[in-house]
Amino acid sequence: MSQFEKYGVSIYEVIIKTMKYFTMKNSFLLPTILCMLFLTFGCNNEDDNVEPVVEAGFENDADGWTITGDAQGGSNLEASYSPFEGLDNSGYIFAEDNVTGGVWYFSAPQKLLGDLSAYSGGTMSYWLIQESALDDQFDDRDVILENEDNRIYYQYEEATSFPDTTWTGYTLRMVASDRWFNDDDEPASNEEINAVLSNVTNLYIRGEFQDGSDTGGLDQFVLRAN
Ligand SMILES: [Ca+2]
Ligand SMILES: [Ca+2]
Repeated sequence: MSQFEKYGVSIYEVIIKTMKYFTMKNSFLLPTILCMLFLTFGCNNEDDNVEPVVEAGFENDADGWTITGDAQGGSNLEASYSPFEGLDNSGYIFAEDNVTGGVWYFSAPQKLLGDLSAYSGGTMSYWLIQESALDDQFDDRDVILENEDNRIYYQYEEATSFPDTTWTGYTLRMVASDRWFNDDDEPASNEEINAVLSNVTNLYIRGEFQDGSDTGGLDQFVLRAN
């Protein structure tokens, strides 16, 4: 909301009224005033210029996301959906761990995958939540991206980075760092990251962090190019 809108007047009304006034006065100041208005209110937020091309907010359903691993007795089941209690009480997806072994992940639908080269150097962000005793957390690969020939994974810095029992936000930059690894558990180079991003066939986000039973949720997945 702009400063004018707070007073029940839109920015456009202000511009039009200003134009009319100065047109009547035939003032040379008109272009200057319009430029100032545009600079002040036309670009009020730099983030508006960053277009997330890939986004999943789960407003209506699980949107094709599945669960892979042991949760709920099998792999590639559709994620459970809740229309509320997600971020800002919006919809989100979740799974319950039935503790049959293995580690379960949220798996992104194919429509969000493929050539993601545009996001090299950009960010992947999402929110996680867990419902568990939080007393027996374990390390594992936290985010996995792969195709037929390549696999990279991201590992959070430490267990304190694990999701809390309230929504916990994550932002991963898609460049070589000490948190991205290749399948040999060596730090992944930018070439290795880009080789996966050029054709992503699977994208997994870890949903369970607790040995034994737990429930994990995911909301507001976004890829940004910068
Ligand atoms: Ca949501
Ligand atoms: Ca578990």
